[in-house]
Amino acid sequence: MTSASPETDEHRYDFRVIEERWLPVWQETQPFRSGDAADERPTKYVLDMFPYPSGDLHMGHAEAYALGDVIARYWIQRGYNVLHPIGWDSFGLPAENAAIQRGLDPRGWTEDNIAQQRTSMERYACSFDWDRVLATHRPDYYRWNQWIFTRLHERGLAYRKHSNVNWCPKDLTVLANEQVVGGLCERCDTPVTKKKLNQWYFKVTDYADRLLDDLDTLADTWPSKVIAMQRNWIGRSTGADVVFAIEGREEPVHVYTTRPDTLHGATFMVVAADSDLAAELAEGAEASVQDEFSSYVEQVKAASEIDRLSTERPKTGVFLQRYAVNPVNGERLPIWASDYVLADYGHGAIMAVPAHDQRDLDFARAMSLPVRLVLDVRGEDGEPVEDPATSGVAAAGDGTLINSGDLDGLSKAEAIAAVVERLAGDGVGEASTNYRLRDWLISRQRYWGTPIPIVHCEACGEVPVPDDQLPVELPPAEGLDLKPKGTSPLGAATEWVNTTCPSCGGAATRDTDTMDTFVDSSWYFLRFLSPGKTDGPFDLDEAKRWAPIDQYVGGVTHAILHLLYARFFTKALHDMGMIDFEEPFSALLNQGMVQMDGSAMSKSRGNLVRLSEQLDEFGVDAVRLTMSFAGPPEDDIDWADVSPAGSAKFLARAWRLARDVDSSPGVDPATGDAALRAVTHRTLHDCADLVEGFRFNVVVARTMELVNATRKAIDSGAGPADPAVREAAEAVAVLLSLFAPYVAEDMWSMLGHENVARAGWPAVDESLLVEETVTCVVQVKGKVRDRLEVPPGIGEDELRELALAAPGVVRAMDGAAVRTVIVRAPRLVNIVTV
Ligand code: ANZ
Ligand code: ZN
Repeated sequence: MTSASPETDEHRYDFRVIEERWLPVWQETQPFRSGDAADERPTKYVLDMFPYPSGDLHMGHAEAYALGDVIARYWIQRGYNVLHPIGWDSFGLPAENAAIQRGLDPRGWTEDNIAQQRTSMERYACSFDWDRVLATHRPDYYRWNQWIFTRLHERGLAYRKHSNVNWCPKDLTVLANEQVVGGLCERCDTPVTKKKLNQWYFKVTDYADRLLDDLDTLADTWPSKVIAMQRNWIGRSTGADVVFAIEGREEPVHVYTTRPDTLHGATFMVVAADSDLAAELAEGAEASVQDEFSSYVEQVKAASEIDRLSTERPKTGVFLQRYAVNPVNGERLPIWASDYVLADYGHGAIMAVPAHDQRDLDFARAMSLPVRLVLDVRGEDGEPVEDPATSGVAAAGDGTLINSGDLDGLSKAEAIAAVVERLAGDGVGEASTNYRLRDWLISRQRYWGTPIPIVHCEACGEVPVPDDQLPVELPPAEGLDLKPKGTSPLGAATEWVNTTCPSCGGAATRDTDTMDTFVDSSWYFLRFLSPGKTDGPFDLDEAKRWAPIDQYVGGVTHAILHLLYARFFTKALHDMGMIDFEEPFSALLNQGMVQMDGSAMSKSRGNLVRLSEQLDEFGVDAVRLTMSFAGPPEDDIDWADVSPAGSAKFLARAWRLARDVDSSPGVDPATGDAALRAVTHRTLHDCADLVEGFRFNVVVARTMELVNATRKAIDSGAGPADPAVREAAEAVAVLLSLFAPYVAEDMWSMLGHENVARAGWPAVDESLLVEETVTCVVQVKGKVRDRLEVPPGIGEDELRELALAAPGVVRAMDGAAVRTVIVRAPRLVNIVTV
């Protein structure tokens, strides 16, 4: 195989020679600088999620940037003014922990990694605009985090609250709900506990409805899975607030229920054991109960939210010896404290309806509390379901009201409406909406982040740092102990902490917390528009010109948090009148992961594939092409199943076409070989749609077919001097410029041109597209189920794919799995199911 040959022979393909030839040229010419305001081409903003600089680039980056580049480079070829920037998400724990372990300053360590990643990105031929790089740990960036923080603060959207927060006892830092996965710290897998702290929040909940409703506008351009995850996270539910009087207490207790129709079935009340309400109610109980209650609360605080809500967990609780009064029938309901009710959802208290709610039923059975059925719920057989009190299964379904006074006979929906109306009329309830979404806890007790721009003054309270005193720069790490210890390391920077109050000039202290790094990534896409701007976070006119982002590319790991927060920031900035759109990312592509031997790559598993080694062995182009060719971009790639060597071989084959062309640039192709021209134009035509549909692997396959057709024409057809051969070779170079920029540039140069990235997509001659078709019969288990009109030269893979997607076939298969598909292109496909 010639691809890895180190000897340089100008008639041979040698990726090393080609890389060395073109990289310096690109570094000099910067072909991906975006056009300024005078540029009349339509704009496209293509954005890859920016990386953490935690080391050199890895295979995951290589995949993401290969795919993002296909899109950016494609739109340039289509004549767009493309903005494709990159920067670094360079604050945060990975950098800080690495710095602690190595005893280095996180700044130097971070900058070194950025330099290394940048070198690798340049070698990888990413089509980035290098004039726009940013790094979030630099004061000229985080200054604007602080500026935005003060604007949010001014609007009541940034506030401080004393509350129970998730606490990682290993990292010794608070975690947002989002960073607690299955009760464990997302970073170190330590079980998360609760701690009462004074913390900063962003009021995302003010935007809950808009964050939810605006997802509808993204339905066609975002993966439906991501939309579902966002919806779920926001978790809007509708129901009613119901007011229960409490015996011996002046203030009533409100509960939130999604099932006001079951009010007559309430047999007890449960309050969150760790709530202030529970503590207060317990005060009225006997001493023994008070003791029992306080030891129970200790135990509850150690458990995670996930565990607490789990239906599998045995129910525990303490009877508080107090009673509530049901507003619809005056019944006395015993009040219990338990951990399955959460303090910060709804009102932290519930009316328990054990007959119709599984968790309430489990609790009632554990504590021998009454169970009363108030809906006649039927099973599939039309018979009433078994009594929940004996079956242990709550009657959660729909039904007709019973045991509910004059509501009897109403449907569930009718009863919900009737009860809400009645409660409202009596002033003891109203319709209500609740969200799973919580406000975003943004403060961290760590060094490596944006200092919160607040000064605490005894006289004036919380005073935001004025714009002209921003940025509040992080003090040097030298002399500070960065190891986590539960309070911010910044507290020890006495000189930094002690300051004067911007408002009264008296002695005051700086807030010592830093911001969650998700703040940094919530608006970086706007900073790219004017990265050097010193009098604002971004230029408003540039935002009009470029934003929102036309295509965002990144991992599905960011499907919830990052996207939600960026959407929140966008809406908040919109409401401040800074931008005229409300959704930052018009379209989203989630690439899959690169795995090895069936599992995620990791050093400890011993299945780590090093990007630099792959690049050294196969070349940049072969690695990039392999990433695109491996399958649909959303799917995971198993590096054990792909062949960069095969890619390299193909690239050599393509490269030799340009070497062999024997005609002059600009020759009129009209007189050339008609059959080859038809293939060229058909390929260019189809590949445009395929790229726009993210079917990059098919584009590569079609390019391979075009290479084969051209080779055939050279060797045993029209010959190397035929103008159609030149036309085809030029088309191959342009197509390859999306996937394999070095080979493409070299081909383009051999063909007598310069700068393939801006060659322009060759015009497609529609008259060459008329193609005869043949009818292909598609059978499922031997029965004809559909007929397809296909080109006579259709490839087996493509025909198989078309056949499997044919409506008649889909119907006949009815979800059955495929055993084998026999393809006899172009006339017959036979599908055998299991
Ligand atoms: C009575 C009832 C009867 C309920 C029934 C459900 C079924 P979503 O949909 O998640 O909003 N609930 C309310 N506040 C709670 C809290 N702080 N902790 C735990 N559970 C709480 O769920 C709302 C339902 O969850 C409410 O409706 C309440 O139980 C419970 F057949 O009230 B329901
Ligand atoms: Zn003051």
